[in-house]
Amino acid sequence: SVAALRYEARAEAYAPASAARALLATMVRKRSNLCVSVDVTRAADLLAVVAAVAPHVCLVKTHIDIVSDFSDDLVVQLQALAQQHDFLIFEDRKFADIGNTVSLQYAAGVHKIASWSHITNAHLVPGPGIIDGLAAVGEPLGRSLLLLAEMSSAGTLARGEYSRECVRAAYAHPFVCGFIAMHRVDDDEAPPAGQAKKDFLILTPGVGLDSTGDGRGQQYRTPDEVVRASGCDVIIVGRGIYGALLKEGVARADAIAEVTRQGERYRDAGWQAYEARLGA
Ligand code: S5P
Repeated sequence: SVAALRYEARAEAYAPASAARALLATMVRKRSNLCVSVDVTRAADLLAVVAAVAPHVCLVKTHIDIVSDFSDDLVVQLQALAQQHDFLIFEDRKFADIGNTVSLQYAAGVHKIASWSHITNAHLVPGPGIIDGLAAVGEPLGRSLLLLAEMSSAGTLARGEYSRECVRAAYAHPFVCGFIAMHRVDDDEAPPAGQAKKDFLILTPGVGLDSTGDGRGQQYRTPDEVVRASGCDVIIVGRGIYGALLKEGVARADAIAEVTRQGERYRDAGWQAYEARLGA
């Protein structure tokens, strides 16, 4: 399993100009396998959270369609922060339509996701044409794609044979660099005949140190369970980091300071779990 290898040893498995390789290099430089998920609805809050945790993260995950006051300037400012603080951007779009439609959704519309998001993700429900549609837009730009092979939510239908089908599709399409998954799904499926085992990145949401769920189906595990015990590569943390900003009666400056503290805490926990995995 690639889980036994250091991140730096795995970078060469990816095309030199690909986002996946850039992500691994960033993780090594910053000693961080933390992706912050910034699910806030105001542009100013999004930028404030990102600025507060930027030194501690390798990746910033957005849901750009929940930002009520979206403008092109938000993207310009997010890109400036990415440059300044050395992180990549992952728009968590979860594409789920036929190839032709996702090409348009990825390239055009209000958000023009492909123009600024290094990594995005898709469901395999429509079949492999979704990967071709996204690759037509993203591959020339050096973007990378994750398939949602598993989900963190209770009762998810993405499991078993469906998850293995995602691994098979990933072997067939080099635009796919890995998976959203809860464990090393790529170890569950042998490579296609005549092909060597490939390196895939596993990015894992549903990570929290202080709670086990949100009452709406989300299920949390600790960085140690996710990275050391389950062999995943990147922890995705949302409310565990920016939660202070949602609390009533907390002064904004205090909330932002708390966001920074939590970012550091999750970065340390994620990296310790990775070191423990290598030492095991
Ligand atoms: O299976 C999944 C896949 C994703 S991408 N479960 C998830 O929770 N996510 C996303 O991760 C979700 O859309 C949200 O943006 C983030 C988790 O946020 P948190 O606040 O629960 O940490």
